Amino acid sequence: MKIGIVCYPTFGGSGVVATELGLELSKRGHEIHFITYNQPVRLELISNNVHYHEVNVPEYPLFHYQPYELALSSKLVDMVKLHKIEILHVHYAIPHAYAAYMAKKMLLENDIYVPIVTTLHGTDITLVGSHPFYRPAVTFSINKSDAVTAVSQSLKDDTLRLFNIENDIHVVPNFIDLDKYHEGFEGCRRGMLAQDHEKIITHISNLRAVKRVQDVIKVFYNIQKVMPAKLMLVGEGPEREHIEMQCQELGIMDKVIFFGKSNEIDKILSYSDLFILPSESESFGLAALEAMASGTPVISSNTGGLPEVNIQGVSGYLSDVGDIEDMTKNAIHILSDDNRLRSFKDNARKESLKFDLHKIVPQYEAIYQDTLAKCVVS
Ligand code: GMT
Repeated sequence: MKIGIVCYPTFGGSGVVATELGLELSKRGHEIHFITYNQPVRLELISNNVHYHEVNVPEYPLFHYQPYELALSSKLVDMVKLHKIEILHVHYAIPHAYAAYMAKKMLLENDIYVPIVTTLHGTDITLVGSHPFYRPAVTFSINKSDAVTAVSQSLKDDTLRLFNIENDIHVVPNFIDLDKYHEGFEGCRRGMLAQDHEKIITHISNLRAVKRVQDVIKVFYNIQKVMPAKLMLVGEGPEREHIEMQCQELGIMDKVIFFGKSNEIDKILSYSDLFILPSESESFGLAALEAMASGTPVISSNTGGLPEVNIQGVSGYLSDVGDIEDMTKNAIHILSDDNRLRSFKDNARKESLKFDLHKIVPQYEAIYQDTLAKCVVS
């Protein structure tokens, strides 16, 4: 199949999933066209089956806001015509599903029918999309998609609750390349992160308020009072300054390493003893899955899709949002006994196998095939 993929090219989970999906589909023989405003961060263009087309939005002083949707829909029209793209898979409803619908309508004028698969990732529904300013356009775009997927049952339920949806929603969870994530890495020493007797605690996110990184710091502060530990904070975002101030106030600056945006999260996770994800809302929690695949147990909140990923008492523990005491108790329980830590690590890896990309990517392929078949019939 010739598949066009539209996504955010950033470190965010939706862009990562879209990129990894495209790369795996290309290995399975499909021709993939990424269409976005920057080359996606995890995209390696070393296959003749993978193409990247940049959407340019020329600056014009009359426009208070530059019209990205307009440029994207025009680019989609041109790329579908030029490369004979058969199906468009758009990741994140806003504004991608909306722009794809406009492209589809323009292409129909030329008797070209290109169906749209929309994948809902989370904040496009729970935080941004359900805002009254956007809700009508998001509802319309979801209902006009030829197929809709959500990354967890919880996100599907939220979508049905928040919008008036007439379409079926297929649950296709996030997935992981198990060969890329594992414990320990040759040529990379744990000693570069912490001393042997120190436990390594990690958090990875875009440091937005929804991630509640302040809770990570509070839990870590409690842990390091009881045992030697270091905290790895990976990612950049608006909360970074607050977090630095919080660490300073608590006197733990020397125990926290700020990595910023890193392309080496597989290595950092492979040496981690515990991953903390206390989010306010989380449709799936790809970072938690990446941690589990690296053999790192997870302390998380019990919000959204997290209970579908992190299994209570098996791969880690889940607590109510903001319950620092419970998170601390659970973290210390896992870390304070080496045999127990070993069994949580093994279980975390085992639980991650459910999300093996070889199991999940065929589900997207089946959706493309069904969608194309339906379009031929109708
Ligand atoms: O978590 C973020 O802030 C990034 C966000 C995104 O849109 O890129 O991630 C969302 O999509 C990921 C991939 O499907 C999910 O694993 C994350 O749970 C989800 N984030 C939230 O729901 C907050």
